[in-house]
Amino acid sequence: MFIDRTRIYVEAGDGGDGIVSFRRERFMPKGGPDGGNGGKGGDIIICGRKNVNTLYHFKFKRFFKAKKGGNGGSNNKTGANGRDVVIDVPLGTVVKEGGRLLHDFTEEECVVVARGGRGGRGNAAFKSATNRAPRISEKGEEGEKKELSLELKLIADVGLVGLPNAGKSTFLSVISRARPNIAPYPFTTLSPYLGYVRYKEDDFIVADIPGIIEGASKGKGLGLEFLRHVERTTFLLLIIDASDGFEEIKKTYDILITEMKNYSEGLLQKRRCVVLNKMDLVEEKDIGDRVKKEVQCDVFSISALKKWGIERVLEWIYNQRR
Ligand SMILES: Nc1nc2c(ncn2[C@@H]2O[C@H](COP(=O)(O)OP(=O)(O)OP(=O)(O)O)[C@@H](O)[C@H]2O)c(=O)[nH]1
Ligand SMILES: [Mg+2]
Repeated sequence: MFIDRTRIYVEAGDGGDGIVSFRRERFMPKGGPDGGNGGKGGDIIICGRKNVNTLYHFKFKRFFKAKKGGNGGSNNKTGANGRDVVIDVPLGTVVKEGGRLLHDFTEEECVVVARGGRGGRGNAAFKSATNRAPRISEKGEEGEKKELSLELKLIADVGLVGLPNAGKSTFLSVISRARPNIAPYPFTTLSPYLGYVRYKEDDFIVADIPGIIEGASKGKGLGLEFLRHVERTTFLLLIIDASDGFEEIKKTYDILITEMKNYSEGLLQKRRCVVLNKMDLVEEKDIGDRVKKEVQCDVFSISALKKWGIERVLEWIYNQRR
């Protein structure tokens, strides 16, 4: 199973306690205070790693707790720091706390997500001119505790965007060895599917995502679930079912653009082209020329089912990448 979103619970270590202690030496009945400070609690650290590919391992481990700092000792000894806990995540993971972005792991780096508590001060630290034998010490500070959501955004080069049933999965199965489910009804694809495509001396990853519908950006249908997967792609192919004629194509195009725009302007900044699919069902073979006048991008006419016109789309991707 493909897990691309999960929650984890993290608890950084509490700080160690400071202690009350007095020096005891022979011939020095009234030794000064020598209670040491507690050590710092362990941090929870998340590291982005190239060699980790999924969030699957969190299925079995969701709770992470770092060690408490050691308590202070007599003779001004500071307690040992609690050991940090390091959690590895794949690149492309976004970490949030209650909807607030903590970090977006796009490269290999480590970030502290929950801080261990400071160690409490021992009584030696409270010694002053007026109080030479303080009997107070502090408890260690509590470590931070958090519930975090981890979200993996797929990193693909090309995203397929279209209404349900447009033939996105069919197209992916034709250009790659991916075998996504294909069926004559909407919402066949429920989670994203990646295909690896080799073309000439180039290769790239194409992401097939669930169909989007009008209102999707406001949470309708599968809601925002899908669009976040194409946020990171470089190019978008708008796959449109051409079999219902020119007016429907235009309407569909507007819906796709509106939903993308509502989701984020960034999606509209991506280079894109329109792929008119199911051309085997269309009489007007040069309908693409009319569509071209309406949209501000290249238009290709294909039949994924009959494998017509596929090469020209791959050529477009190939050229965009030069
Ligand atoms: N006639 C014809 N049918 C096609 C073509 N491409 C896809 N289909 C059919 O259209 C239906 C939907 O295809 P899918 O590839 O599952 O469509 P999808 O866009 O992935 O759909 P969702 O996953 O539901 O969003 C299937 O019955 C396909 O066989 C085509 O070029 N011509
Ligand atoms: Mg599909």
